[in-house]
Amino acid sequence: MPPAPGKSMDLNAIERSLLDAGLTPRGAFHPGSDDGVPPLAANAPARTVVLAGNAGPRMWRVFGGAMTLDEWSRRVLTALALRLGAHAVFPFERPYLPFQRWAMRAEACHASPLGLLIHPDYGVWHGYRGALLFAAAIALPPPDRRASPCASCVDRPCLSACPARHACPIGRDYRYTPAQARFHMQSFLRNHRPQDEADCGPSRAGAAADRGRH
Ligand code: B12
Ligand code: SF4
Repeated sequence: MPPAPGKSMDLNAIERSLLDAGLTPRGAFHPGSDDGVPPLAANAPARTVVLAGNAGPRMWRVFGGAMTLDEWSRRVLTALALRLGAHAVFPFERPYLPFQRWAMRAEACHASPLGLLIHPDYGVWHGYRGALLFAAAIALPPPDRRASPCASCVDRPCLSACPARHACPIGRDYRYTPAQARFHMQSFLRNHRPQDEADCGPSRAGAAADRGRH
């Protein structure tokens, strides 16, 4: 549903709502015309994008596993969007929205040799559950421009170890637990057609080695 015209919000209040819902705020940005952010309605661009995701085991304590993670994400973020006067979009909807590109705009996320984005705190143990699009240009703090941990990672153990994701020394405190990984191994395999994986080029070899969650 499009947000109420002119309705403005405070980023801290939005982030508190995300935290209360069990999600991790994943930064925000003011989109440009080449960011691939869908308009809210004809001639109504989204002026602020707030990303919502998960980092480490936090979300799993709230998400009970009674539905798929995508269903849960849709339920939680659609309700939140309604309350905040935003419009929710999701990484699993086709045609796929460029969530990884948005993530690099919103936070200190960088491409890693694994194909996944790496974050200085969370390592590769994080993902995106949705984004809230707002009509208003909400005031944002200066962007976090910390460098990629890969830039100073001399040994690059992810390139030779299996599973690759576990070999990365960054963000170890945020690793998913075995039970969470099992849940997602199952739903990931259920939700992805073989063609998705056939499309997966050599630099995405981590997908096959580390197919635990999405
Ligand atoms: C389709 C898909 C897959 C397919 C990939 C098929 C393919 N050929 O691209 C498969 C099923 C293989 C897959 C596997 C995995 N995926 Co996936 N995937 C997606 C999905 C749904 C769409 C990707 C897409 O096409 N986006 C559209 C384009 C236009 O977006 P973009 O931001 O501009 O593109 C960025 C990336 O996609 C990337 N990219 C695009 N094409 C290519 C090709 C190559 C060779 C490389 C290296 C990168 C790359 O570069 C762009 C950033 O600059 C995204 C969610 C999303 N909406 O993005 C998740 C997403 C990218 N996947 C994610 C995850 C976690 C995984 C897995 C770890 C799951 C698992 N446990 O195995 C693996 C690891 C893959 C890997 N090593 O890279 C996360 C990544 C989070 C993060 N930390 O970066 C996302 C964002 C989902 C989420 N909910 O958070 N995935
Ligand atoms: S092991 Fe090193 S190069 Fe590989 S993803 Fe982690 S920090 Fe980056």
